[in-house]
Amino acid sequence: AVPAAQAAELRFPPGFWWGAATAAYQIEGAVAADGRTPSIWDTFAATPGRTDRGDTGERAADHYHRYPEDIGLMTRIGLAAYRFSIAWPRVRAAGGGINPAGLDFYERLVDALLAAGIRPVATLYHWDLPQELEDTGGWTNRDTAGRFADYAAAVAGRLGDRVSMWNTLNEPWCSAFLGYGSGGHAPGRRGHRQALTAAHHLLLAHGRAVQALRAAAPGSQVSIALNAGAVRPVSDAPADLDAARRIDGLLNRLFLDPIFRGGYPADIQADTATLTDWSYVHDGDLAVIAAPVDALGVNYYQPDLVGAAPAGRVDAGTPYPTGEDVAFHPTPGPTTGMGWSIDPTGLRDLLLRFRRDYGDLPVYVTENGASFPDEVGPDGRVADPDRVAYLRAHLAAAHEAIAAGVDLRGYFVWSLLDNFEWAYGYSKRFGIVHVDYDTQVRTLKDSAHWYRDVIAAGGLPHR
Ligand code: GBH
Repeated sequence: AVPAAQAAELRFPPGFWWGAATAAYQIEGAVAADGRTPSIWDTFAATPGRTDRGDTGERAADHYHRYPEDIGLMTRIGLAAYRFSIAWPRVRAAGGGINPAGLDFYERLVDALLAAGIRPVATLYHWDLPQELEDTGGWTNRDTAGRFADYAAAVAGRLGDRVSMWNTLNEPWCSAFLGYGSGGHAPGRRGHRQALTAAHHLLLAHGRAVQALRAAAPGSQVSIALNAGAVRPVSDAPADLDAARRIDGLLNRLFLDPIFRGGYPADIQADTATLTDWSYVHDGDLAVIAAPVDALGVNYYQPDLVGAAPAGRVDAGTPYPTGEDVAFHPTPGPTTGMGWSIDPTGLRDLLLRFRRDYGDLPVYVTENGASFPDEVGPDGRVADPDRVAYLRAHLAAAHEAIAAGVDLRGYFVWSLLDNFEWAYGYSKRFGIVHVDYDTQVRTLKDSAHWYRDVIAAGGLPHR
């Protein structure tokens, strides 16, 4: 018999971190357990009209109580690494200070992962700001960055000897521009100036957390997960090229330039000069933000095809400051259950762009996946061929980037479990494991079985 490792068509590097990802509020439930305080997502989801059908994360996939079973699923799939997030509102006590019972949960989780031979990759902030901190201004308040560093130090003090890699923030673009700009995410506030302010305080929080993690957990690796995108102009007409420049600037360079080059992009500062004077950027902030990281995480779903909107058409609800005259075009071709285009060339291009513009740093695909309306069939099977095709095509694109010299060290499927898809509630299923929200029964989808074979082979098998 041919050993599985030799059967791979596209082989990935030895030691590659084959993983899956989740986030606390999307799976844990148990929102009042063991001293957890409310987060902005509890408040937002409880506000009528904010989430699909009024869904909340109150029960979600009940992972808080079922984590041993879920680690059993990871073992069946053969995961080498598991990316989860730590809920700040579990770790921060009401009124401030540390809630040890919250840390206890993550210690149980991390120890159970290690006992199963799975590397823990922990994200410190996946959008669940303690509501008490929002009540003092949230990410528009500079103090929140300092509170985040205190929290990072407390978590690293407890778990720093056991976590393989830290992600400070998940997708700060979403926290700033959906949370404080367009208002589609918690806390649901609207305004370009405050969104730009929040983006800076999130970056400052990242930099301060890197310092805190280095001090408390000197041996561990530190990274950040960005929803960077491949932004493509719809034509090479000057107005379309300018729209693409601006969206690339706000989605990608606004975060990458401070972290990897120590400065904000001058074109974006000029574009937004009528919205903000950038006075919230204090002397010394950029040096903090540029504290070296060990790797970059990228969450990739689809490319963005952008151009100038037809004259007179105004997108008043855009999350992008100065983006009112920008149109987002559907990419021709198939889409996922979110309506997002399926185009793996965007992942390859993005990985190559990082290397070209920001240097040869280790990179992880910290999220990639697709939602489809999966159901358990009468035979107990969940057939999700569209997800298998999506994952296969994106792994092949990642492999192309590796072949072109990108130092890609791991890949995390979004998501391990069906979960609370933010404003979409439970109407969208991203898991490779199906969750029945009435019974909490988990069923491995075909994609989970397929992924197990990929991991066992060390790459993509022949079709
Ligand atoms: C990720 O974000 C999240 O990290 C994860 O929690 C989530 O479950 C997963 O992806 C699936 O959604 O300009 O207002 O039209 C998703 C990244 C970036 C997708 C912004 C939607 C367009 C928002 N998102 N994008 S808007």
